[in-house]
Amino acid sequence: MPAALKIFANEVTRGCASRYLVCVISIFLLLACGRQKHSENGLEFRDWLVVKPVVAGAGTVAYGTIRNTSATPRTLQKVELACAESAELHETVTTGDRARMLPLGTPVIAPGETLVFAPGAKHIMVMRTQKDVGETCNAVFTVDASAARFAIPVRPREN
Ligand SMILES: [Cu+2]
Repeated sequence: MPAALKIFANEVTRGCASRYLVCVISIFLLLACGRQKHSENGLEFRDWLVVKPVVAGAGTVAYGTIRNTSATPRTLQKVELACAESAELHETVTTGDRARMLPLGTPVIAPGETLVFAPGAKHIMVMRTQKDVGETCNAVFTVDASAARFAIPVRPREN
């Protein structure tokens, strides 16, 4: 009886362990597939997303990160989105209980630093999206005198 119990316990443990492993691998694959990265000219663009506008043609926001992997400071000059009329660099600043948006200007990214655009902080304000915005939006990030071009997914905001 104790021997049978031992085998049973072993099976349960092994079953759980392999199920756990499958779980971990699936989550890892999901993250690996769901997250995009574009590297160009000493810059790493990660996890960019244009939040799908609630109403067709309305304005929206875009989030993501830019890491400077080069040895010199880099300046983000502007962001252009093919799916919108214009895009502006903004920052949400909270003073007391009041939040307002200010123009971000042209932020400098120091070597090794990451410029983060995220909800409630720095963001790309997207003005007047196209009526048929589609699944991706072609973006041009002008950093110093060079332009990085890649497509950003258009998705409803998670959470
Ligand atoms: Cu804004």
